[in-house]
Amino acid sequence: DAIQRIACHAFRDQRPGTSGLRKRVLQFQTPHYLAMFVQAIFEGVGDLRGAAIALGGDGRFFNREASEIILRMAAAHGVARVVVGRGGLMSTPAVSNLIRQRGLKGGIILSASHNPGGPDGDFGIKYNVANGGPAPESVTEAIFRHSQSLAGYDILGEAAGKVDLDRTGEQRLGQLVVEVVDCVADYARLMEQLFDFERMRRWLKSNRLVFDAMHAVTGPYAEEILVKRLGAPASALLNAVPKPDFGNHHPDPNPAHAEELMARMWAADAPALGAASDGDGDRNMIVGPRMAVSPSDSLAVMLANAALIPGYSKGVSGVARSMPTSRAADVVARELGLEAFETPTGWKFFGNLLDAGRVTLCGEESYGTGSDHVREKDGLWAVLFWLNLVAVSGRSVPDLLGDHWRRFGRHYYSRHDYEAVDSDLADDIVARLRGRLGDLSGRSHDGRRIELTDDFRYVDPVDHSVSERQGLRLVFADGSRIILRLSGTGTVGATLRLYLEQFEPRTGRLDREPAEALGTLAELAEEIVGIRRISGRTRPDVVT
Ligand code: VG1
Ligand code: CO
Repeated sequence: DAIQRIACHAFRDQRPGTSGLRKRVLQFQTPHYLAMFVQAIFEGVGDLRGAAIALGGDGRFFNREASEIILRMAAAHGVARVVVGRGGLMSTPAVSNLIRQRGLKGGIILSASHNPGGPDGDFGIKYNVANGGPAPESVTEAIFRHSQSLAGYDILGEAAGKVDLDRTGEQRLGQLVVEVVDCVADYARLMEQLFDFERMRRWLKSNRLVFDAMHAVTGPYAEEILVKRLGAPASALLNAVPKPDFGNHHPDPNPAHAEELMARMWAADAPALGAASDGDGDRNMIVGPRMAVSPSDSLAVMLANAALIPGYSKGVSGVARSMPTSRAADVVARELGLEAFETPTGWKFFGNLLDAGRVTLCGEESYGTGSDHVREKDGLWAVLFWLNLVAVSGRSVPDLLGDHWRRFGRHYYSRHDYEAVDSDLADDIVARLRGRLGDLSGRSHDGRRIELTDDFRYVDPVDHSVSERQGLRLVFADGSRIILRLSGTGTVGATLRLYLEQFEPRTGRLDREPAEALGTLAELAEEIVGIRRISGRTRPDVVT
């Protein structure tokens, strides 16, 4: 029989984090490591025999080898059809769309998102379910449980031949049909349904745009949509050729990592709109001339202006944001009479709300925004939303933000990341604060009273599933918040995230630099949490 059973011990460290399993490439290259996790997916998900699923990756180092292993395993597990992006490439939102449009049972996404790539970088894998979104915790936990008791995996032997991932169309691998598709076409069509391409085309005749694909998966998407369909010049794209090592950078669209873009947007002749996306195309950063848009503000501005965008002009049902995301969108929702939800970090928590039609727009402070058009956050979608918005409103990015703050007030916001902290030390910092939450509640610091403290617990309003310990919150009477949580996407030691938020009413000072406006709150956070004191670090590694 061409199907082989390979005996192997279980790997103990295969619990999916915020967004799938992420490890160093070296770890994934450990013999059988990837295959054992894929086996856990097939067993944990259960009924994939005879099913059609999607497969796509962000093109990072090991993408192609992993794709070939997964295809041979899919064949061994009796999967009927795998629809895969050419070259094994497809952005995360495009996979989500593919699953939905083709009614697929689910999909496997190969990505470590914004983490660096290359042989010394990171790799990742996650499973998405039939709604196109990341598997909910019940499924990721089932995958993990299976991973712990496996004694081997099933794979079609290499003698069965090889699929040519660069040739579109159908091919056979044993009983499995592998359908290689263009990764951009369906996605671009979806964007044309949501946005006013004519208006954007006209705007681009007299205004400039710059988009940084960070040598990651969105290059071909930007080429097709921004250049071919919208008429932007090729020079509007930076780093548009995907590379397995992302040109040795972090494909992370934030001011710290998108240096070239920031330099252009701070120049005297800056384009009207700047943007960037991440490794797998689900994140976005929006920048105006000499002004970066805070992702939390981006969500709030989108919500407030949704009526101007064709795909949302019939009205939106509600909005959801992750707990650490600023409450700017809540203020808009209140004013517009819409429901607002606060979920744990990670896009998987938005799925039920979107499926139930309770929310149309979602966002996270980590440069993620999206809507009910797919079940992932969507980088290029967000860029097109802003492009469409500046084109129809005739307002610049700084104008749109100024208008917004004068109407709703401003939530000054910043996230401080302490990376590669010793895991025990990081756990200790979190545990100490957790132990003092009760004490801190009701206390005043520097004249600011702490109104509420908790370890965020989420009860899903749709299926009532409960997620505990999702981050420590200190909420002040003046509306400020200090939040502490551990990252679930890092691969080295632990990453501590400290989130700072402070509300300024619409009649207050709206034009301060966030770092300056949040200075006292940051000091207070250090006094209470003591990250620097306990860890010995002098400053955060990344501030966004
Ligand atoms: C981070 C972000 C979170 C995001 C997740 C996946 O998770 O904070 O908001 O959903 O990455 O994004 P964590 O656990 O490290 O804070 V992506 O673009 O890496 O798929
Ligand atoms: Co991503």
